[in-house]
This record gives sequence, C-alpha cells and structure tokens, in this order.
Amino acid sequence: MENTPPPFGPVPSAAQLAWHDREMQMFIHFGPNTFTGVEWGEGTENPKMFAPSALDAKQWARVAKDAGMEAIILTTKHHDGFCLWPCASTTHDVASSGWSKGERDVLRELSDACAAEGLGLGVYLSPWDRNNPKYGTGAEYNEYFKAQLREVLGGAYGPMVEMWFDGACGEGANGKRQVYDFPSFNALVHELQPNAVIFSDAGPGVRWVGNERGIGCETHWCRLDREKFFPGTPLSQELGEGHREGTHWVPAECDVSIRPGWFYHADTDAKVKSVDELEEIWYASVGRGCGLLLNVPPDRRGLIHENDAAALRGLRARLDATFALDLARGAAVSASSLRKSSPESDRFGAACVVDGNPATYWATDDGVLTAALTLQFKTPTRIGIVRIDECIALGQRVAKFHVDAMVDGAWKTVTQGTTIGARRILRFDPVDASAVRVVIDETLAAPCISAVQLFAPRTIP
Ligand code: FUL
Repeated sequence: MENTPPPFGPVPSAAQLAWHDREMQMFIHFGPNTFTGVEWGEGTENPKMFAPSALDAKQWARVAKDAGMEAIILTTKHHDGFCLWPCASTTHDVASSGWSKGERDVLRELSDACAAEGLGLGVYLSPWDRNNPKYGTGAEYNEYFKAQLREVLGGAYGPMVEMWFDGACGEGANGKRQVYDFPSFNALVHELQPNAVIFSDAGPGVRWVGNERGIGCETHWCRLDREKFFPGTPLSQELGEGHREGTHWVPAECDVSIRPGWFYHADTDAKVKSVDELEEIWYASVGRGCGLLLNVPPDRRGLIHENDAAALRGLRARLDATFALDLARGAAVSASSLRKSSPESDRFGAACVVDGNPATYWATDDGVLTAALTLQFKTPTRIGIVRIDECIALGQRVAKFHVDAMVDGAWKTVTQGTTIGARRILRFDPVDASAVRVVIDETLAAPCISAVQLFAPRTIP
C-alpha cells in the first residue's frame, strides 16, 4: 500500500520546483546607464559611450558562484533600448558601441561563463524601449519585441532558467505608450524555452513580491488568484502574501540591489549593503520561502567592484558558518500521527524529516489537520534557528505552526509562524533544549513535511 497523499490544489511545475531550489540568484544591471550615471536612460545615448575597459563575465560568474548563487539574470536591454548582444533588428547595441570595435557580445560571454561555473542563465528584456521608433505603435512594436525575444531565447545562448519581464510602460521618444501583448510574449517564451520560468509582477511562473527591498511577507502563499493581476499591476499586500486558496502556483521573488541604485554609480562605492543587511534580507526572502534576486551591478571596467564582492563573500561565510551543522540530523523523532503505508517501508515516517533527503517526507492521514513532530536530543543542546520545509511538489498546506523547546523539563514556545512552503527559516532567542516539538496548528490538508533542521544561534565569523 503506497498511499501517497494526493496533490492539494495547484502544484509547482518542474521549472518552478527548480526555481524554488535556486534560492538565491544574481541580478546584473549593466548598460549605457553604467557610463552616464543615470538609472533610466533616455534612449538617445550615443552607443559609443558604452565602453567597459576590462569586461570579464567570468569574474561575474565566479563572484556569483562564490556567494552561493545558482543563476545570473542579465539586463540584455533596459528601458533605454540598448542591446547587450549584437541585435539584428536595431543598431542601438554593442555592435555600434565603443567597446572592442563592436566585436563582442556580453550575453554570449556571460552564457559561456555561467556554463563553465555550472550556473543557470536568465534574461531581463525591457518591453519599455525609449529608443525604438516603433515603440507606441501597437502590433508593429510587439513584433519587434518578439523578434528580440527570439534572438536571445532562440537557442543561440543556450538554455535559460528565467525570463524576467519588467512591467514598466512609460512613454517612448514619440511621447506614445505601448500596449504590450503579454499573452503572446509569454507564449513565445514557453515555446522557445519550455524549462524557463516567466517572472513579471503577476507571473505566470513567478510573481513580484511588491517591493524592491528584498523583503518577503511573513505569510507567503505560493498560490495566487493570478487573473486578478497583470504586469504593472498596482501594489498590494495581496500580491506579496498570495492567496491561501489561489488558483495558480505563482511564488514570490524578492528583487533588491546591493547598492542604492540598480546600476553602478561610483558615488555609491561606500554604500554597498553590509553583511548584516544582506543577512537580514536573506532571512526575509529565502527564509520565507521566496526567491532572492540580488542585484550586483558591474562598474565601468565591466567588473564587479571589490566592495560588492567582499560583501557577498562575507554573507556566504556568515551563512556557511551558521548552517554548517544541522543539530536535528539523525535525532530520534516521533510524530503524533502517521500516515498509513505498508508497515515495512515506513514511507511517511517521522524520521523522513531528519534524513537529509528532500524527496522523503512525513505525512499524516488525509483529514488529520493538527499534528506534531517531536525531536529528542541525547543531551540538552543549544539552538537558536529552525528550518522547516514542506513537500511543495504536493502543494502548499500549512497555515499556522509553532515550535516548542523542552527547557528544564517544561515545554516553552520559542517561535511561531503561518505559512511554511518551500522553506521557513526562523531565528529565536537561544535555548538549551532537551527536545523540540514542531506543532502544526492549522493546515489545509494532511501536512507533508520534508525537513526539520535545527541550528545553533547565529555565529559571526
Ligand atoms: C524596474 C525598473 O524600472 C528598474 O530600473 C529596475 O530595472 C527594476 C529591477 O525594475 O521596474
């Protein structure tokens, strides 16, 4: 008797599951703005201004890899319309630039560098284009934009993990606004890169969290009533929190820049976020089951500045030190309730949460909607962080939980939360616990928990 729990509600696609696993990705804003010092170019910039002196995409990929990031998403075209690859449909691109006689291609170099480091690659291609005269004409511009999508996603640059659509829709050079045809843009992306997730304010694959501070909501339902939103949708708490019984699986991504702006400006060299700030962002995004897309803009050399690289190294060292030893691993675990399965397999047993295997999970019988897991230590153990993962392949279920620790012979609640989703990582005042109990107070269907991890309080290396 296998008795696998039936999926509950919408579930993630393979591409979305892979996105959840990526946890932290690097965003790269680079282009004419890097050289003109503005955040939004007008589209009238002379391409010759784009002239990085020592561009090295391998360095970007190394910095990303060392920081523990899983992919890089590049602004192949920002609102100024300048293309970082030699574009067949415009001359406003690297081929006309002042960089290496117009013979190089940033997207090609980054694609090769990511492949060499085993990183995924994604593209940002701004629909808002302040340079192209077709912008604002309707179908004509949409065709131009789709031709660009074909160039970057058509296979020349290899497989992509994410297409990042910006909802910004300002005026073009002619003062006109464009009506974007997102349904056909999305269909084209799916056709060209079936394994890529599509990000926009409203998905369809991944949604915007609703702020540019990298902060996810405490309650994060991956489900969303997707039809209520659209790219450029007004900000709302709902978009960040999602809907507990939403119609589609569209988790939230948190984008934030390591500097005050999205592009590099020399006067922000001393304003790179500190390791402490980055760590807080990490807990508020990754720790809430969201994805973190951290922007690290290369400088005028075409290199990630030393200050940014140092901050990222510091973050990695901090996280590695904190999460090096999972104190729950191999602890004796019991559950208040177990799902029936063939007796010899113990397929949904409590021990699944501490076996280090994300594919196994503890589950209760259908209809059992409150339950607890208890982990027993051999001796009192100092803990200050808990991580819980739901088996989201079967849908998102838990709506409320708390964690108790047995301290000096009595249970004490150390932390609590609402949703869990892909992961929930919570810090609490350290205790010396002889046992820990994770209590599922409210769940929409039988809980399926794939991991419970416990860590000593944060260490600063
Ligand atoms: C916004 C853009 O207007 C910013 O320049 C930046 O690219 C940010 C990530 O998205 O909509």
